Parts: sequence; C-alpha cells; structure tokens
Amino acid sequence: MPLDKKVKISIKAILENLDEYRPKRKGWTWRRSLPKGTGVGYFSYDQISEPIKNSVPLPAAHYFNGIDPQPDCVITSEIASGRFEDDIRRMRMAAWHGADHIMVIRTLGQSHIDGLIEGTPEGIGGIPITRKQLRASRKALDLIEEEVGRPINFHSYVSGIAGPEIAVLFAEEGVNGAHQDPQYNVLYRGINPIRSFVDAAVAKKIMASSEMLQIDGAHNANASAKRAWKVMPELLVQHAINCAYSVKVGMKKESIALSTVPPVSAPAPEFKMNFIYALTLRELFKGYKFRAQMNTRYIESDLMDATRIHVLDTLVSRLTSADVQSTITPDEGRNVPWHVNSVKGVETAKHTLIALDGIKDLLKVDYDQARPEIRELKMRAILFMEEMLEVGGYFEAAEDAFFVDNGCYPERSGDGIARPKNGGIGAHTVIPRDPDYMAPVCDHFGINALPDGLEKPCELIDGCTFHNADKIQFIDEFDETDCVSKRLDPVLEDRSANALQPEVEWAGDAWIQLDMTIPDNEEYAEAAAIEIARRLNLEEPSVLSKTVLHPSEGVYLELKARLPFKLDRDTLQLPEKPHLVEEDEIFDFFEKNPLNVVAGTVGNDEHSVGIREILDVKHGGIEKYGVKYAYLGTSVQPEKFIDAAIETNARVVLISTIVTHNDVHVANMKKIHELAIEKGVREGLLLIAGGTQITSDLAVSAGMDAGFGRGTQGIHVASYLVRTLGRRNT
Ligand code: Z97
Repeated sequence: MPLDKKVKISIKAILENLDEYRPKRKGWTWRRSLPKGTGVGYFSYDQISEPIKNSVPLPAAHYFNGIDPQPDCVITSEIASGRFEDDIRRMRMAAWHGADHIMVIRTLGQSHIDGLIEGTPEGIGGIPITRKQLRASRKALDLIEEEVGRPINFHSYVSGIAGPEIAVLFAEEGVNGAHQDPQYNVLYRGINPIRSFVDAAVAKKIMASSEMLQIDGAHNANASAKRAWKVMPELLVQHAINCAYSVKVGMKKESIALSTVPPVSAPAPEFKMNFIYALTLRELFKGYKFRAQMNTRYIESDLMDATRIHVLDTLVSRLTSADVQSTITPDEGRNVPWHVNSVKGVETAKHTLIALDGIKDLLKVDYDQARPEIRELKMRAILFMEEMLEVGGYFEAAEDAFFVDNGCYPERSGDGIARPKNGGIGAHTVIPRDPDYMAPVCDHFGINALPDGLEKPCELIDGCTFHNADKIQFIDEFDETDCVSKRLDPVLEDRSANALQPEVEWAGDAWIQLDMTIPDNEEYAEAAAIEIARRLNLEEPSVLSKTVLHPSEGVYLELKARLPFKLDRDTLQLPEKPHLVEEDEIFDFFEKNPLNVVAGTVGNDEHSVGIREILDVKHGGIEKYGVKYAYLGTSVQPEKFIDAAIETNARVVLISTIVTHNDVHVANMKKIHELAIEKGVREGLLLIAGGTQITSDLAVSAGMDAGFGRGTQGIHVASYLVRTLGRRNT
C-alpha cells in the first residue's frame, strides 16, 4: 500500500511478511541534474536536479508559489535514535525536507560486535545491524521514496572484524552505501592492522559488486585529534591510502567518496584554512567523489553555532564541489539527536546550496594567492608518505604512531596513536589460502580455484544469496523483552486511545525543550532555570546550552525536561482558523475591483499605531494589495468618517478604537452606524472597527459589519474585504 501523507507510516505493516521482502533495487543513485538556466517559478537555476513529488519547502517558499528546487547534490541525514521503528519515521521526515541519503549512525560502536547478529534487538547499538532492522528500514524507504518521488540511498558501516559478513548482509538487503576504511578499524577500534586490511579487501569487493558508494574514514582523524587543524596533511594521506587500496581491489573511482570535512571552525580564521584544504583535496583526487561533511570536531551544544558552521562549511562545498552534502544533527554533542534537529540540518544544507546556486561562475579563485599554500599542503602529505615508505610501509608507520599526531607533518608531537602490526583484536587470525582454495560464491576476493567453464561461481551450489535471494535465512528477533513489538505496544495503545505526548527522539518520549533568559550570572541562571522547570512540574530538567549575554546581566539557556502527563487528543479545542484568502487572489481582486477606504482613530483616541499597521504597505497592510486609503488622522469624529466616505466615494470605513472607558468605543461604533443610515449610505458602506478590546461579535452588536481584535494583520482585513465585497458584487 502506498503511503498516505495524512497517515503515519505503519511500522506494524512494515513488519508484516518481512521474511518475504526483497529490496526494490540495489546500488547507489545520484540525483539527475537539470541543465544550467532551468526555470522554477520566477527564477532560473544553474545547479539543481529533478524536482520531487512531495516535500516541505523552505520557510520563505510561500512567497514564491511554494517552489522547492532541489540542489544537484545528494543530501545526507544522519539518523540515530537507536530504535529502528523511530528511525523510520525520522527518515520520512528527512526525505520530505530533501534528504536522499539516510545514514543510520550508531549510538554505540557497531565495530564492537565481532560477528553477524541475526535476530537481536537494536537496543544493542542503534545501528541497523540485524537483517530484520535493515530489511524493515529498506522496505520503509522503498515506500518513502515512492511518496517523495526520488530514490533514497540507505547507508551504514562496514567496520569491525565482522566487516566482510556485514558487507554481504548489506549487499543482500539493498543497502546502497557504506563507510569502509581499514584505517578506521586500526586507529579507532583497536583491530589488528593486517586483519583489518585483509577484511577490507573482501568487503570492498562485495561492495563494488553491488555498486554501493563507499565513504572513507579520514574525517575521524580530524574528529579525534586534539589540535584538529594540524592533521590536514595526514587527512590527505589517509584518503590516498583508502582510495588506492579500493581501486586495487576493484572498486570504480566513481564509487569511492572521500569523506572530507572542513578541518577547523571560528574563532579560528576558518574560511581560508578550510578553503585551501578543500581546493588541495580536489586537485589531488580528481575522478573520485566528494562527500562533504560538516565539521564535528568543534561543534558545541549551541544550535545557532552549529548552524553557522553548517552554512560556512556548505559554502566551501559550493565554491569547490560536493557530490554528497552531509548534514549532522547539531545536537549530537548533547543528547541522542532529535527529529527536529535532523530536519533542521537538512533544511540548512538545502537552503545554503540553493542560496549559493551558480556562485562558482561569479567568483573565481585567485590561484596566485592560493597556490603556495596548496603546494605546501601537498608537499607535507607527500613527505609523510615518503617517510612511511622509508620505515617499511603502512603497518610500520601505524606501529610508529604516525597517525593522529598533533603536529602538522613534518612537525611531530609524539602523541599519535600507536598500533602494533601484530597486536590488537583479531591478531594472528589471517591465514594464507591454499593454492587450491575454492569457494563456490560470487564476488569473492583473492584466490579462488574454481573449475573452468562456469558462467558464475555459484552455479556449483545452485546460486549464492546474491543470485538466489530465497537462500537467505531470515531470523526474527528472539529477545522477548527488548524487541520491536514490545516497544511498539505502548505506542500503539496510546495512539488508539488518542493520547498525545510530545517527542524528540522516540515516539511519545515526552521530552520537551524550553528556553529562557535569566537576568543573573551563569551559576545562578542555571540554578534558576532548573528550579523554574521543577516548579512547572517538569521532570528530569537539564540545561542543554547556555549563551552568556553578559557576565552579570543575563544568560540565555536551553533546557530539556519531561512532561509528566499525556493529552487526550479528542478533548483538544482546535483554534478557529482565520479565513484567509490566498494573496494572489487578493491582488487579483483589487486590481479588478479598485477600492477606496477611509480610516482613522475615532472620538478622542490618539492611538494610531494599530490602524497604521493595518493600512501601510510596509508591514503588510491593505495598501500592499492595491487598496487606496484616505487616512483621516487621530481623534476623528464619527460624522467626519461618513462625510469623508461620501466625498471620496469610499466603500469602506475603518475605525480604530483602543480607548474603552465608559464604553465610549461602543457608543462611537453605534453613532457611525446611525449616521450612515441617516445620510442614506449605510447599505453601500462596509463599517469595520478594530482595536485591542474589539471582537467581531461586539462590533456587529454595535452596528458595524465586522470587528478585528488583537493580533490582526492587514491580510485578515484584506481577506474579509475580498470575501464580503466579492459576495456583494455578485
Ligand atoms: C560521518 N558524522 O558522517 P562503528 N567506518 C568508518 C567510520 O567513519 C565510521 C564507522 C565505520 C560521521 C558519523 C562516524 N563514522 C559516522 C570509516 C563512523 C562506524 O563501527 O560503529 O564504530 O563506526 O561520517
């Protein structure tokens, strides 16, 4: 059943007959670029791709007929709720905002799992590592991509000593991309270097056969180093090792993406450093794909700060190139990333990419300036590699702690990560194959002494799982307590009882976020914020981020806390929707039906601001829509309104009345109505009152045609005029 945008995705339906589900397609999909100068709405774009069917456009789109142009590069959303049933919902949200690369990241290291886990709940790590999780996610994405109208790439990680098995699992289940880099295992997961490289060859071969996009792990050196800007030469070396190794194994260059990250952020002079680094990379690695990640090393828990970094990093992408523009959830440093922040990250990338459309044609790099620095970076990287060769090669260099050293090579701090060639997890587990080793499976790396004349190796066993999916064993979960059905039970119960709770990471988790400014120093502000949350009866309050406005004048704080109650959806009072007419229709109406109005404040009322806002073009008053007005000023007597309306042939009188003592506002409204009758013009006039104490009922009971209260804007009055005059005209 296709998804219906008005209905939540049914996890129960996704889980039904999962054992029989096969992914719709395999391999990575790029967006299809449109020619330079393609028009969308009022505008012409140079770097966009085919439109999608369903989406949530950027906030300002309603000024431009709701357009949602899609940038030319793939956009990633990192999703990490730790529960695949919630991840699936977030994937749908992210896809609607423009993500077509869904990376479900860990809440714990996948590479700590030393074997394939079939049928274990996701609680173990947050990454979809069981077949059930993968298949359910892919099945959901197959529906979501139909709903939005664009293929969605599903991505995970081929790491740990179970890497090759995981690669097989991913290929079978239609995972479209994966991080794979043997150096990651060596440096960050303590896996034996030889084992890691041997495993990588096997895994890469399988990834290549199913046309997955590979992302390397160089960015992790930046994220792990103490002085991350110092490891720029090393990042180039790490990219080079993984690229060269992958090509040797048989991957196509265009399936290999460098995981690039702008290495530094302000208050460092970030742009020049990040830009030179990005230019160097693109010169050195022509023909490969670039996956641009955000700097994660220097992101704090301040959402605005993270957003600024997102924007500037995306500027670097647009001024150089990016095939995949990744986003990170700006809050990942402070809690499990929240739905809203995943979506905001995608919006930030989409906004920035579209905003900078075509910028490269307008700005040219001054290579006279940049060249010496590019050259210096390249030299440092080349010298690094030369020294690796001198000491005996990669394994010796890793043993000598060449990597993640906080010196900018050839400078050395002596604090790199040392990984002995014969140590670590899985040491001494690599066994040379016998010359007659034979495995009747396809896409197998290395010696395979198959008999001659086979069309494919798996003919010998009536098909391998890549060619005969029926051979795949589907094993369901076997933990009776931590499994998706148990986790779903309370959610579905709440839903059927129409109970409603807020959420940020898991369905109905009851977390809310609140922010406040406390006029005190940091310590007192924090204590006060927590106390306020407690007195509001919120549970488990904690401060997420603080912005000191001044050491003693004030601090802005963001908090999270849990709501101790559920709402009953059925008893909620829905606010009455203002009957707004579409702006285009309003423009059109007043063009065809020119209108004069007279306006002013009535009686002895000097409060002119409200009525001016309703009239003036500047703040969206009715003048904006082509209505002509005669502003009579303040303290206008009732007679004058009617006389002026007659003189100027106005069909509408707008009076503003804020003063209400002795019900003078009611008396004035009545008087205007009666005068209009006396002068024989009441029928042809629309009398409208506005003011903070005015309601429509009150105004009508005092003889007016309508009344508008607090919060009224020009469009509310304009909509009313179009509806009422439209009716009268017909
Ligand atoms: C990104 N923000 O987008 P484990 N292999 C490589 C990796 O880089 C990773 C893993 C495996 C980041 C989020 C961080 N990278 C992802 C080359 C993780 C998976 O096996 O769960 O420890 O990690 O790249």
